[in-house]
Amino acid sequence: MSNTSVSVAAEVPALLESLGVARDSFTGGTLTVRSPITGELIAAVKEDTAAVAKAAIDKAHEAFKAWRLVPAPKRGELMRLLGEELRTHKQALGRLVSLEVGKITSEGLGEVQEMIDICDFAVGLSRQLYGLTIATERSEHRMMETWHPLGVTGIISAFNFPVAVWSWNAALAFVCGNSCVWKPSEKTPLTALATHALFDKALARFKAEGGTAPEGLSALIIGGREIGELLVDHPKVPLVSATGSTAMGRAVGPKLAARFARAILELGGNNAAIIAPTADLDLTLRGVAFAAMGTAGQRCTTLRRLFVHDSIYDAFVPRLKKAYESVPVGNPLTQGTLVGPLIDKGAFDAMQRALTEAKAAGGTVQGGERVNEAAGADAYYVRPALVEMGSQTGPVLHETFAPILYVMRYSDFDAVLDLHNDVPQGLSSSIFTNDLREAEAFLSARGSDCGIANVNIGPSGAEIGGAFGGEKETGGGRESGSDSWKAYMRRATNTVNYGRTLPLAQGVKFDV
Ligand code: UN1
Repeated sequence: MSNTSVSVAAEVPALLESLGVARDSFTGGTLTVRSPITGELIAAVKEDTAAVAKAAIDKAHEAFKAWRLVPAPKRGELMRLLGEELRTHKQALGRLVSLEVGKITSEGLGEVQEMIDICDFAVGLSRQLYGLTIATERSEHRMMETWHPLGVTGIISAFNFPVAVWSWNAALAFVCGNSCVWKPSEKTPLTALATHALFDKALARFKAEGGTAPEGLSALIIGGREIGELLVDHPKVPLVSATGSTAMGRAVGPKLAARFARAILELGGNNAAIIAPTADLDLTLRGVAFAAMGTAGQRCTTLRRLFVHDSIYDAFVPRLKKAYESVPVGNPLTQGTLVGPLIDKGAFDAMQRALTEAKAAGGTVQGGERVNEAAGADAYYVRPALVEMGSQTGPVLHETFAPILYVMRYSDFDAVLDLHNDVPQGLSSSIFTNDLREAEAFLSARGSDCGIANVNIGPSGAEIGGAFGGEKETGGGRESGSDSWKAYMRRATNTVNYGRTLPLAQGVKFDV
């Protein structure tokens, strides 16, 4: 074991305690947590029994009934205080994200910044839960819509954004008047415990300053798939927001549909970029490198397919290959590292399988091998893989959660638009071009079919202000900015008659 590995494990308990997590909750439990940085065990977290989880959901339902009566701007104050806790503890929580997930330092901090941003957004939103007033066809009538709290919001999050995804959902849900129950990934319970401890601090301050908040407003339930299923099946949970694989969505979606609950699904992506003849190649190189190799290829929005125009292929691809050869891979806590480890052996094995399939499909593979083995037997670092493919086939059609970029040539713009959309997933997309017509066509009805479409920016690294999510097998949900909040509320259309007669709509006569 290297010196680094000793310090990673040694650092975790103090860090958790500094964030307000009781030692008892992360020692002596059955859910073991390894740091992908060294592969060592860093905690053994207590899991919740089904009975405890169910009681938390029931309690959250009771909490909802009280919280929905608290005026929305007051609910916003709780999010303002959460934002303050996150600002105060940004370094520690960002560090913990790095230790538990293996993100490089700036990305661990960036994840916490994303949480702060959505808290700020939610504070503003708490005074802007607007409904329309609608012209009515009847005299002396008024028609309007009002937005009401919905109920318990279930949040199921993935390992790769272990805390930001909770905050995109929870910050909106709380200002909308809902309570929340969170089931984090089994791979990342520590950052969830820490985040929830910060929420508790914010709640305590909220109450100390005169705010009213019910017990059980927010719950964290830790365990495996069966704990998540309790949320999905519970009749008092009208909305579940789930982030993860398409396979998970296929299991969760129909169950929610069967009981007419709402689903916000953020599932697999297979994000592409088109590099057109007029692209600024320096900017493009940086955009592609971050989007494809950043977070070790473990973002839903990671760039996985690259279509390069024939006329620039030989100028651009060799430069990209060089960047792949030289990108610093290693301990994510070390300054200068850009690519940290994969989350675990499962991710490494899936990557190797995809590369074998790519070769079988005629692809030429550069990189992809395991590196930095000295970090630990259970730490999986890889050199990001660049795979030149003759066509979009085999593993190119699937999402492999690892740094593999499939590179293909194109010559015709309309044909590449078709290829771009010809995959089952539809999360994020980009075009690099200085041709206005191509850029606008890409964003138009005949262009990218994804929930996110960018120009001269890679597909990853979205800000919270926009609605985040995608189409097709990505699941169709939207969270975070714009009007995503509407999914967390129920809309009522109200018609008020302030006259003395009773005119009926559509001219219907019914005089008794
Ligand atoms: C995810 O990978 O689950 O756009 C979400 C991005 C981040 C969110 C990624 N803001 O890359």
